[in-house]
Amino acid sequence: MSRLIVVSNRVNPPADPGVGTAGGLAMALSAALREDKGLWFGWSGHTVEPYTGQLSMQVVGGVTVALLDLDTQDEQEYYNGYANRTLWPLFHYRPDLVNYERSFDEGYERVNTRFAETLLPLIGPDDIIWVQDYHLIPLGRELRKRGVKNRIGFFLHIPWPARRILSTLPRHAELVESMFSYDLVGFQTEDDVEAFTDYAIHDAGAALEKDGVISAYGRRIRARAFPIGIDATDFEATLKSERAELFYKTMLNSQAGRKMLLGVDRLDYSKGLEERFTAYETLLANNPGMHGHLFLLQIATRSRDEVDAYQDLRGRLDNLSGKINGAYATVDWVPLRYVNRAYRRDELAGIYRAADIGLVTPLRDGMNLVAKEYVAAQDPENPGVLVLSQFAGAAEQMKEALIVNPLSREDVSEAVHRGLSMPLKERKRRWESLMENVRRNDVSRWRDDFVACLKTPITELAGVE
Ligand code: GDG
Repeated sequence: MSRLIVVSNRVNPPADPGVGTAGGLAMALSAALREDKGLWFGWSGHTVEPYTGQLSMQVVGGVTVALLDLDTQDEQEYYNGYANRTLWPLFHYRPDLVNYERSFDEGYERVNTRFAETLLPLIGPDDIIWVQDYHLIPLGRELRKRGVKNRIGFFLHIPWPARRILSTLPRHAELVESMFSYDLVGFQTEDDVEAFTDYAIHDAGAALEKDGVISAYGRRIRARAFPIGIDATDFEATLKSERAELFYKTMLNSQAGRKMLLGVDRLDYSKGLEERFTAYETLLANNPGMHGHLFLLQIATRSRDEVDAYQDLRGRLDNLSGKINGAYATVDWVPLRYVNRAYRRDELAGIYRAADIGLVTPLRDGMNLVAKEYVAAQDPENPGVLVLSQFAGAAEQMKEALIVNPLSREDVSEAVHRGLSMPLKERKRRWESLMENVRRNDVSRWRDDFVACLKTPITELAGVE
């Protein structure tokens, strides 16, 4: 029997999808695997000394998982090192934050080898393998080296950078060559596919055929965009839960008639939080008449605390939020509610619904699921307005949002102003079109499209010889 094997860095299906605090990737994958009798393989998130290579098999929230413990050197060099200090900043266009260390590189290769060695015995002849994200780019190559002939796909959740940026990475050619061990490489947007293809053509002498078929390094693969979505049905059900309803009402009470702008993000420099706070400060400075009549609620869950750039960002945001509140707060009004704790999914759903403006302004983002969740949470009779960065992958699909340049404080501030005064009729028209897109391009479609494409050999594609 053919099974789907999903491989990702962390394996953390929420035990109960309603109350989990899992990130976008975890929610998307568990939703996909629950329906399928698949297997999810990856790092347990724990370390052991010494490394044993032993797997622990479990069933979590209806999903069969195979967990591997790594050692502390792996965690430092592979996860906190190459993945989060090298690839993440580079792929998000922050070469200034990139840390190149040979040991990170070695750790990355070692962990990908460990993944390949421990996964190998679990692979049946008809299984198809789907590798997730930037932590595991070389895994396909390591599996091929060990004789795996199965169809293997790769999906990148973050942006693929322009070739001039990518080429600042030592051994960038090797990284790209690993992409050609897969049968299918999937990206969030057409823009990412174009950036990948551009590198392949100019730096690897690749030839481009029809239907995204591309050949280089002696292999023919397919590169295509598969924009990820949310589990819209599950989200709508969560929204109807008692807890979501409670949080919606609690927010309305605490708003006391004021308009609420809302940001929900992992505390990450790619999310444009500093620029968002500054844009909000500009809005307040330019519109004294608004004082006391609105506030920004920013939920920013702490993330990757071990990495210096994240600690530095936290410090700067603490200062900036203090400065804004210091300058504008009155005895009965706090303009910026800056919250670092995480909320349950159902609580978050209620909070989204109460927001008049959803502020999603990353400087770079593969997709951004918060934009889609915000839309899915709105009251169809009185929907809020989504203000969305042109640099989020979601902007390629969500054209009825107010699209902004997150680097321009005036641009963002004006869009918020426009959203707050937008007539109901226009809000409804925009929301209906956005919601239709969120429903149509949901996570099941993302999974089905990718898996169907992975199963189709290149020779069976119309127009490809
Ligand atoms: C990567 C890519 C791509 C946030 N705070 C809480 C909470 N969240 C949830 C949100 C949302 C998820 O985390 C964040 O997803 P994003 O898509 O916005 O961003 P990343 O975590 O950076 O995800 C991204 C994604 O992968 C999928 O491909 O879209 O571009 O960077 O679901 O709701 N959830 C709960 N409490 C919180 O406080 N429960």
